[in-house]
Amino acid sequence: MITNTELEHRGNLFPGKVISFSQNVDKINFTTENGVILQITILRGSVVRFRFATDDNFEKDFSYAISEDGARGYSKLEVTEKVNQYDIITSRIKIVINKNDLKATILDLEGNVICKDDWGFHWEQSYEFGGNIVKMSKSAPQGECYYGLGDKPMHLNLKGKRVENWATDQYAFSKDQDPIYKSVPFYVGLHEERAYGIFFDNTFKTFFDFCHERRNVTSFWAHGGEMNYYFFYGPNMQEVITRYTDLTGKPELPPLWALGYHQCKWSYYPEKKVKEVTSKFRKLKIPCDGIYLDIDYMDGFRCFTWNKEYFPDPKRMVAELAEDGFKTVVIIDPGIKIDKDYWVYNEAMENDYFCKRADGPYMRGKVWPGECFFPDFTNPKVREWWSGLFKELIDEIGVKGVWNDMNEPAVMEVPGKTFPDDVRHDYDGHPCSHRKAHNIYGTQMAKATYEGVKKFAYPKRPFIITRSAYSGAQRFTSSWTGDNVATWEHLWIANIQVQRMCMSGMSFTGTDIGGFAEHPTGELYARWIQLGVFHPFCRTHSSGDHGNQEPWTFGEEIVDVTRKFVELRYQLLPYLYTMFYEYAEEGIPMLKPLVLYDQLDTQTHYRTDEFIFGNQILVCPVQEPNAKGRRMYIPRGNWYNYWTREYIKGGLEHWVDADLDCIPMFIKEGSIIPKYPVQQYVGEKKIEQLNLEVYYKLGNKEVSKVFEDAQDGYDYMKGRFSLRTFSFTGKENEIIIQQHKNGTFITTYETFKIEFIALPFTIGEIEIDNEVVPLTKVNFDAKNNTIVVPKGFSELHITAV
Ligand code: MIG
Repeated sequence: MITNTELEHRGNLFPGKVISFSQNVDKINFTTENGVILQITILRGSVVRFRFATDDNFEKDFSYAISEDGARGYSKLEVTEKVNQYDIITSRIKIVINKNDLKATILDLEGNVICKDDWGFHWEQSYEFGGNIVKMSKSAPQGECYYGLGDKPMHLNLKGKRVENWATDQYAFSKDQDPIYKSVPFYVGLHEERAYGIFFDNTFKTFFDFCHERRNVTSFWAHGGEMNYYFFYGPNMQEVITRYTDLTGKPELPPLWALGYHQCKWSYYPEKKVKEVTSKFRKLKIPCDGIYLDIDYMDGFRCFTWNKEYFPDPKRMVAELAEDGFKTVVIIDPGIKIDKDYWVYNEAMENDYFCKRADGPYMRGKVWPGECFFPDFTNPKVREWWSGLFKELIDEIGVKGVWNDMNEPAVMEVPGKTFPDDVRHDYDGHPCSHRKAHNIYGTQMAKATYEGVKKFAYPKRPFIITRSAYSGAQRFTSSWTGDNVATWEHLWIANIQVQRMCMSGMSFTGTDIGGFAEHPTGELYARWIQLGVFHPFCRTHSSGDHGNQEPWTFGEEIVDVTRKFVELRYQLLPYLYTMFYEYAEEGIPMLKPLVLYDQLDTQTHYRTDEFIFGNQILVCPVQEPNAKGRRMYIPRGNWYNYWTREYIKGGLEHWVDADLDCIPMFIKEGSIIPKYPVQQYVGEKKIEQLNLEVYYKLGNKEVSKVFEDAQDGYDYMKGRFSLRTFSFTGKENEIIIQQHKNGTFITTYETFKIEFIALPFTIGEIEIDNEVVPLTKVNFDAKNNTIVVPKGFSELHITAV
């Protein structure tokens, strides 16, 4: 046994006895004999903040991550002093604070321990930088599992790992490499069917240890700042994540086109090449909405300029591309070229907007344009200026989206690949060094970009994509997982990263389909696009160093596979948009790893490959060459193989056939899956009919939703949306579909075409809202088992002959 005294000798300090206690509405303060204050804030019955000070002194309270729009308020709060402890009871949990050592134990109201301090809060003073290295350790009961933490390219379940958060430009990162681009200090713990979450809101370099150092301990610590964390109780894992997402913020809806397919490369230029690529998509009839211009569109890599030799008339080009259904997205990096003839540089110099070193010189670093200075995006004035720079690109030229790269921030040819620690930042009026601002820099750049694009795109919606991000970035931007590699292992990583991001509040994420570095075989590209169409963000990108990566460069067979799956994505747009709506409205992760789907089934706790797309579609990519299918776990419940319509019972591993033109994909029984016709781009066709695929289920009701609106703009915020809720009830000889509609948006179509799948009887009679309707009147097609009905029904009742 290690005693506290021994640990003190190693430099760790611990809180002493509690000497005073006070409560001010939702805040409860405990002070110890050695100057530690623990402030507990009750945000909601199941969301509690723990904040520790040493030397009797809190820092000024400030966070970039916490959203102003999050839900607050609780129905119950009781604090009682006992002989050795204080009990804090909310409507959902009980927190016990030990008077002797300030350790906390959190229990559910049945008395089950959910999360318990091991050493609890402890710290080490930092002689070099001042302040403390703040630490927290918790007991890890046997069998506990851990998930979350953003983009870590490792097994979904983090048990046994130690990870670090320090945004890093990690070209061609490998499996288990850590850290990479993002910092999301949030994890979910799952033990004995109950889940909880911890968000350590500290932008310094942070570490999390999940039973790596000690078998039965988890811990997290930071190289500065405060021990400041939020605890979320479930017990349902999805509720832990939705509460975290509510606290750190939810996104607005993206324009629907942003959920289409995007094509990118480093770089498409000149204009002729861009047009060649876009025309080829139309010619081959592979749907595509987004086309990207990487750094070579600029004049000498100067942000907000154009290379006029490659792009003599960007406004005309962007308009012509738009004519053909393509939205142009351009890259913008943080480094501003040191150049006295460059207006962006001059404006920033005149206004003192660039980051400086501790003793006053500018932060100088080499990136694509050569020697650069870097705007301090943690200064609100700088963000305001930056957002104004988008006027020409968005308002005049008509660019529809902006891609923020290199914002870790990345610097070339220097140790650490980023700014030195001493660089100063404003941190919104809380001046600090880069040690504190590093992890948030990229998010603040994306925020400034978002504000600019939104201002000039209004009343249309902005589209932003970022490489680096901290918790809360989801309010402003989508993201991609950076410079991956065209290998089978990276396909495995890609699948995990997007699931992990979804569990970390950042669902709107995708990977460079096919791999950024190196060149995929046609087979790998096909397997990757099959996965990519199920990612919330779907873009092919490559470095262009090793050959081209447009679908047609792999030959006809791969073009056909690509078309088939991109078409499927476009058909599923109403389903995908509804997923996004549930994410934006409620914080529900768009993809659900199996453990999130069914945490009560221990089989799911270590699964990585299978996931649920939305709520009702099970997908599992093929991740090996020459495969004709794969083994996979089908979660509990009953499913239909999407391709063969075979009925399959879950809770077991199965072999599933999947030739190169197929990905294992299953629909949950009872689901009603909405589909649009294939379009070459969003808005190409007026939607004349909504297709509904109804997958029969015997027994309990299954609910499905369809969200639609104007596909862009902000009218949906004023209630101009259409949210249909369908419930399916199936019996042996009859089925009932009920529809309930919310919102005032009038959809363009008048009818649904309903296809009944696996109906166990022959349709004899149809009643719409209690009136019998002749089968001919609903265009009953017995062969395909389809009918066409007016969209406004409340109840559809179908009985057997
Ligand atoms: O140092 O802009 O991750 O997507 O194509 C490389 C060129 C800079 C890194 C990005 C990648 C992009 C590339 N960029």
